[in-house]
Amino acid sequence: MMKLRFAATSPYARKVAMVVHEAGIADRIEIVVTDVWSPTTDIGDDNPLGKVPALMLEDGTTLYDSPVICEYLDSLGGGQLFPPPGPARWRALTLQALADGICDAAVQRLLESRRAEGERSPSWMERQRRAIERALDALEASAADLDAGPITIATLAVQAALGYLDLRFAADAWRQGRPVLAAWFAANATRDSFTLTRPPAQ
Ligand SMILES: N[C@@H](CCC(=O)N[C@@H](CS)C(=O)NCC(=O)O)C(=O)O
Repeated sequence: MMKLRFAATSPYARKVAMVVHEAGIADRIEIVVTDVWSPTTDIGDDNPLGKVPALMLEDGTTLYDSPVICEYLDSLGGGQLFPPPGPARWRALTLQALADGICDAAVQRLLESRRAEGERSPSWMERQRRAIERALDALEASAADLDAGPITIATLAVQAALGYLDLRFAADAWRQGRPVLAAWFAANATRDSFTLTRPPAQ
């Protein structure tokens, strides 16, 4: 069995779990729930960067970060989610980077908001907020790309990122002023890979 270092509220781990479902390989993976913020965490034994997700293969190889893990797992499932080299691939990978970048900015913003008053930087939080807003506007403009053809890693990455905004920054109301993206999200939110990986509310 492969082992996946996983946290239910991590949007990157959720994206990987969505790929697992889409590729139909859930029975080949053992989930190892990991709290990377615990002072006693041993995540550093598997990922020197101290982050989830990380995937340990049966031969002892470890893969990170999430784009690498997703491409590997997709290859086991027949490679439907990553188009071959060409414009469709560069588009899918760039949209994945955009979605992951939303998660990066949202995680930074959340962590900053949880720091002690004197350590917290409002301007840093605002920088992350603006990055998220611009990225959402870019997704609204790219909705046609998202809809083109069968689902790709871009579909799953964007779903995971928007799901994370709903979890952590619902008050920002990302759907407002972005009707195309909102409709696209709603249409894809019924996929099993999305509903089965929903994080617990907290
Ligand atoms: N680029 C990484 C990002 C992973 C990441 O930032 N994971 C967060 C959880 S949402 C984490 O483990 N953070 C711990 C830390 O930064 O020390 C990926 O795509 O896998």
